[in-house]
Amino acid sequence: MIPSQSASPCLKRILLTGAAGGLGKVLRENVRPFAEVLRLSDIAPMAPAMGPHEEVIPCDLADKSAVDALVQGVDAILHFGGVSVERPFEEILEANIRGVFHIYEAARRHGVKRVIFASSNHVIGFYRQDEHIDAACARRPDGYYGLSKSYGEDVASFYFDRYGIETVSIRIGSSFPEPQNRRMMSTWLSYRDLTQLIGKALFTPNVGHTVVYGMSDNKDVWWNNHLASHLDYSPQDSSEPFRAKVEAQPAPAANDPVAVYQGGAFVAAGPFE
Ligand code: NAI
Ligand code: 15L
Repeated sequence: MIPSQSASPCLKRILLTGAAGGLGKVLRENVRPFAEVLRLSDIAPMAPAMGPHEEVIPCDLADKSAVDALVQGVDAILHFGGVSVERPFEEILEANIRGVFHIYEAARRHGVKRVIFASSNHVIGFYRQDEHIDAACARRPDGYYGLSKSYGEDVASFYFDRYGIETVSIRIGSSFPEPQNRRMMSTWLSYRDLTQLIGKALFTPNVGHTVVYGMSDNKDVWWNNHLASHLDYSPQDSSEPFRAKVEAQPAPAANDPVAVYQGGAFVAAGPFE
């Protein structure tokens, strides 16, 4: 569901990186009420090209001067661009590690005061599924990808402490049209709930650097959002209606990483050489 224009506060210009990606395509529609103009960026081609109240600026996040130009003139950044799965370190380094640094440096130079960072559950992927954690737990990244998101959260924390740039880091669980397997019964985040969370993250005052787990109102969860209660995030969806469909799939072995670790199969990806 798209939030209505009248119900939402509105910024002048929001930058959405990763706009050609799976979530970017959805957010391009859903966050439209949050800004007069949505600046869309990706390294991949965008389809459809450009709509009303949109501007498209292709950019490689690894290119510092291009990112600097990209950020000029925006009021807030939804940073969803980058490599979104486990890959060799060099690929992660360019898009995610250099990329997030470039975004914050540009935010500092151009006076942008709010970033929403698409972090990931893979910063804590090596916790077991029988452990319950909150945002203050020690991170346990499950690969180079998880490490890059962990670095992104540290960059966000540093740029708040040093420059007052506020960030909400959303440790997204699994945001797809529906949960695809047993693990996602716990980690699923509907698009509607993701959109609500982004609205809260954009417009709640004084968030400092807040870390919030991006999950819907699922029955069996591993994550507790009490440290982000000031966001007043109140998920509307649940994975429960999909249970029968998901549990019709063959069950994994009890010692399969997908059944043991919060990060699922990511904990066993690689090495790549
Ligand atoms: P995606 O892979 O579909 O989209 C990522 C986009 O980033 C792609 O369009 C890609 O072209 C772009 N990109 C990659 N390298 C780039 C570069 N060097 N410069 C500019 N753009 C580049 O991923 P998805 O699912 O849409 O996720 C969006 C964000 O949310 C990612 O940062 C991902 O890590 C994060 N996330 C997503 C989750 C999910 O369940 N969909 C779960 C946790 C985190
Ligand atoms: C992620 O971080 C990925 O970007 C997404 O593609 C899913 O794999 C998700 O985590 C997940 O853990 O299900």
